[in-house]
Amino acid sequence: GHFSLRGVAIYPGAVPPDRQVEILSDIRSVAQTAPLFHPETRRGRKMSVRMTSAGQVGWVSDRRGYRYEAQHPSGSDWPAIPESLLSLWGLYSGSDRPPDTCLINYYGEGARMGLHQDRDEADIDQPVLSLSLGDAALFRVGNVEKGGSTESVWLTSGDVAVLAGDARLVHHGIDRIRFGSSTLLPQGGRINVTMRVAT
Ligand code: MD3
Ligand code: FE
Repeated sequence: GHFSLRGVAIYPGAVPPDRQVEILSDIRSVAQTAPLFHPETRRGRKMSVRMTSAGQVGWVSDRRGYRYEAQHPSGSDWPAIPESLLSLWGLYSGSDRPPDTCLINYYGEGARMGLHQDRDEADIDQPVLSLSLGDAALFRVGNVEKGGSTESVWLTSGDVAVLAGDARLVHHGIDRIRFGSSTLLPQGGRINVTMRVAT
């Protein structure tokens, strides 16, 4: 089953624990080839979330701004998107195109992500699919316009969210994680995976 929060479709527990373990191992392989890094904002501040990507392109942010790039900051190509994740895209995205990027966000203790819009993708009509793994996170959804009221929900390990249609441009963020609330990641923390059609 699923429910909707301001047009964001949330499928609680869509991915069962044994599949979460498999996906986590695939994510570890990706991070071995393309190590997690702290993106820097244009103002030179380090984000608290660490990131890496898989796919033809990956999201990078530095003093020159944020954008999709064909290479990891190290200069290497990004690894391929694991099959275990592509199959989720087929089940939940509703898109007829494959994703060309998979962003992996790691939240350690105290990490957060401020309210923002995702609009770096060329075709904003293509959906974004998110999978939460590990510790619970307080997800906040606002409006397409800046400001106004917001609503929040706790995302837990195995939850899938699909951002499509009018919800694609809503402001959203992660206020905080409940560090140590899940045993999936031995070191604690949370991973969020988003697949997108970026180019
Ligand atoms: C709503 N990630 O990577 S996932 C992001 O948990 C991002 O790491 C958060 O926001 C995280 O950009 C939230 C849920 C999510 C992802 C993409 C969206 C919600 C979205 C795009 C449009 C609208
Ligand atoms: Fe986002």
